[in-house]
Amino acid sequence: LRAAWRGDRPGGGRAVPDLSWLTAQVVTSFDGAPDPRVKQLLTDLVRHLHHYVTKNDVAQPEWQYAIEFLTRAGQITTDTRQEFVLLSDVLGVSSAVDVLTNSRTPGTTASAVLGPFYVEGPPAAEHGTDIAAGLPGTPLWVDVLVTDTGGKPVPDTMVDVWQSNEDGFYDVQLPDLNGPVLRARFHTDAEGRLRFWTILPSEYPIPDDGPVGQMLAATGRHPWRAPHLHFMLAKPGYTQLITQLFVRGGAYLDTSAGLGDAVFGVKDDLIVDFVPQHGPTPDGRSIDAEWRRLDFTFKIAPE
Ligand code: MBD
Ligand code: FE
Repeated sequence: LRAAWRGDRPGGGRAVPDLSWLTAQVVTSFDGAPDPRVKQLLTDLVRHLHHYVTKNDVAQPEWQYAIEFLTRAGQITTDTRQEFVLLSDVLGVSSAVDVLTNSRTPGTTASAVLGPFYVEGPPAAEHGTDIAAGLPGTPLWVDVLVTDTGGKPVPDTMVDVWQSNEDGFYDVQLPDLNGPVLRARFHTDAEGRLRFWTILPSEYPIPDDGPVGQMLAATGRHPWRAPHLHFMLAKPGYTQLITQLFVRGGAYLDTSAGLGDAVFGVKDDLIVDFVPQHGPTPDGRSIDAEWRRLDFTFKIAPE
């Protein structure tokens, strides 16, 4: 597209037509919207879009390309490929909405984006289970405490966990697996705790063989995510917490040296130690090689 269009571009700085009459007409068209929030969001969206095309003097072939791009993105609709959520992620919009939402519950653990790989209703698991079910990887013991913002343990909190395998693939991306793995639903015990085995997560590229991947390539961006574990915590009467824990020392965490995590999902408070261990394990499982342990306290707030 750029090659085709470049020759026709004006030298820049041309006076574009005033389009405020058009913007006003569209904005007015929403006057009858019964829901004030719908009216507000659509009105402001139109204002921003009109400003965008005007400011950038967008030409018809460019806009047609944009529409075709979105159309392609919308056609990929399997469980494992949700290009719209990926698009929102790589543009930082998911992270922005996430920060806005989490800022409403001060004192709680920082949240992080949901991503495309959560599956509703993961298999229920007992404490101490290995959710990796024997898949290769560095064994990881996870010991979680859930408290309220005052530090009081919250028993019977539903905790969903999901992560990719050692090669960076989620179960839903692997056609040969039968049934879910590396995802589970736990409930905290009377002390607000839960413990389980899994494997150390690795860095991995977000799916980049679709339109979003083309956009990353066109802008010289990499598709890599920093190693992370996903958590979703829910307890009636408390605000839901969706977050991720990142492996300190892992790849793509650092934003100071260029682009870090491809979806801008990392927050300092969520980078934690996955401490290397040797020898006896907490539940007596015998492991000859190095294993790791992660201890973390999640704080959730009453609604
Ligand atoms: C992922 O695994 C993920 O967690 C996010 C946020 C986006 C793409 C892939
Ligand atoms: Fe993920």
